[in-house]
Amino acid sequence: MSLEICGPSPQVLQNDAELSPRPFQTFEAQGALKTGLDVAKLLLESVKNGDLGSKVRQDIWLRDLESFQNQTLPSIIIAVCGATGAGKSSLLNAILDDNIVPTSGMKACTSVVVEISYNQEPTIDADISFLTRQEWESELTDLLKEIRAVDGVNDGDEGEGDEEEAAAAFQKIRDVYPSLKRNQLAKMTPAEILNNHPDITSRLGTIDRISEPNSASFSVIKIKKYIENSLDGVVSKAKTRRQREAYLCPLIRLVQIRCHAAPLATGAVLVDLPGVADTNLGRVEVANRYLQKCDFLWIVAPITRAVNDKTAFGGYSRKGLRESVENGLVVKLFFVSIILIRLLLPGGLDGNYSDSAITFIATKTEDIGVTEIIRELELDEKAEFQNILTCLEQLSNNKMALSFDQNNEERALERTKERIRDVKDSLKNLKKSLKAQKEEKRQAKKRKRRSRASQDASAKRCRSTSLRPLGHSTDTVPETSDSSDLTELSSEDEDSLGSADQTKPEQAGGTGSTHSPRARNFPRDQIRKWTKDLQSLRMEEESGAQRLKLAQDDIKQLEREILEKEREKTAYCSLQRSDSSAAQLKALFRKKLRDMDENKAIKENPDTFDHTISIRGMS
Ligand SMILES: Nc1nc2c(ncn2[C@@H]2O[C@H](COP(=O)(O)OP(=O)(O)OP(=O)(O)O)[C@@H](O)[C@H]2O)c(=O)[nH]1
Ligand SMILES: [Mg+2]
Repeated sequence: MSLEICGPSPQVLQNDAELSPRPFQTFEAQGALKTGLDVAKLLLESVKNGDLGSKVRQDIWLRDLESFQNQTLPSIIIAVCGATGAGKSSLLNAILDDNIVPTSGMKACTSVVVEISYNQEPTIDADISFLTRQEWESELTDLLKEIRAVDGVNDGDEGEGDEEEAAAAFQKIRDVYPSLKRNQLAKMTPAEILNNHPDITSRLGTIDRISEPNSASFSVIKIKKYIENSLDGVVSKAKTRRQREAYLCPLIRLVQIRCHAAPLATGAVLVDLPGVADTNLGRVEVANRYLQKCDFLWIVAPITRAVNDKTAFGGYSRKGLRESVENGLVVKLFFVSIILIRLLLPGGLDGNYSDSAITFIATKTEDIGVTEIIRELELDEKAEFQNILTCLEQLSNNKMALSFDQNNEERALERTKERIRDVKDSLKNLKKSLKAQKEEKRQAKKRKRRSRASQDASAKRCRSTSLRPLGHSTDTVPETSDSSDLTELSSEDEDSLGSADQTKPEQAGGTGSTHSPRARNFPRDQIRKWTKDLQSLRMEEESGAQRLKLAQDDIKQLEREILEKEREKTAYCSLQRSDSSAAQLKALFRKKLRDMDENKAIKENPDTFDHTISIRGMS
């Protein structure tokens, strides 16, 4: 019998066929731990009941297996630091693929240390630890000092403090105690403030717990007030001071979030460090602790200013970071955005460094002024870039040619449509005039019938009164224009319509008075001709529209290709900027490390220090 670790639960294999090696199937740290614990439990039972040949051996096994039962999930702490607005929280949200921590494009946003670890449950949970009463009282003392340095304690007693710092201090106090006015603070002690606000004071030293089903309710509604400071002006306009809910952020020591995000299932713990220097010692201590104990440190800076970012070069040199660097680090630079480029310092580092690491993450790589980059990095001298530009030029020329064709097709189509309109108008007019003539003829016949009837009646009257026969026949009725069954066309009209091929249709179609057969047939022939013209014009219109559509499609396709090429151009510039920044950063990091090594070596052995020897083997 043997045991195989395979999947979350161990299996007892019965025969040799089952002993062939199988890959370990689960990579989730939680699952692996469970598997390990299950195996240990089985082993423990076997060792307890079995015979290992010696009592001592059995005891050692039992002790080891029992201590293994207390194993917890290993965690890898990744501290994320960088200037405010660098995009730390956005980066974490991107990694977690959810909006867990609040971000802001308007103000310093994350004001407390936020630790994010894995939650086996699907909910998003958080433990929010408040400062102790002592920590908050001590901070209040400092804040009041800042305010009093400007306002003075008594009227006319204004000090010489910094108004900006005093305003920031007041803002912080007002966030927690919205009802307090600045002039009240001159005379209040921290203890009085605390005693006057028991509802707030009672929360000090406690832990708030939150559990929400999703990030929408968690991030926006629940966690924001603990993590973010208020935005002066925006909040105060929204509500009056007394109505406003206290912003608890200044009172928070640490926020620990647990969420069900796959990247954290490996045991990674992400720590979002505030981007602004903190006045609260309790919080500074928390941040420093994370900096000291972190396994990895990610320094985040927008690529646009990465090489000048003080945070990246020791501006963030808090004790923890300095110590980590002095202990020796593999310096890794990561650039993420659309493309991730990993750059390891070349040569001579293996074995000299601990397995801690600094990772430099450049954000906002898509924020790029292409023209500037081309000029600064002289990209137009690079063959690769020239190829992109040539291709773009070619595509633009093709587009211009196609646009010219498209304009021609548009104009031709417009002309065809105009001709169709003309022919249709002429046909309509001709039909209208034929209808009018028919009506006229009908009226004439009617008149004729009426006049015949009246003549017959008067003849009858004559016959009955004088019995004298009439000398006139009914033939004497005035001639009407019924000789034509269609229309009367003047010879002029007939001539003009007879040559309708060369005449604009609307010039034809008038009425005339000729009664010749040709004139009588003319309207019908003309209608037939124009109808035929209309048909061929419509076909022309259709094929013109098709040609236009093809030209338009070709242009759209070209525009897509141009856009794609433009993107390629931008991506190329972005990559070149990343490469160039990375090279500069590497050089600067190397120099920084070297300086630190040398300072340390001088301090330790000032007499034997030789600056020609590189301590880390770096050139
Ligand atoms: N264009 C662009 N904007 C980004 C990127 N990353 C972050 N931002 C924006 O930058 C602003 C600041 O981002 P945050 O993630 O709040 O920055 P932060 O570093 O956490 O800032 P603090 O919490 O104040 O320390 C937000 O408006 C983000 O939407 C990026 O890669 N590209
Ligand atoms: Mg943030």
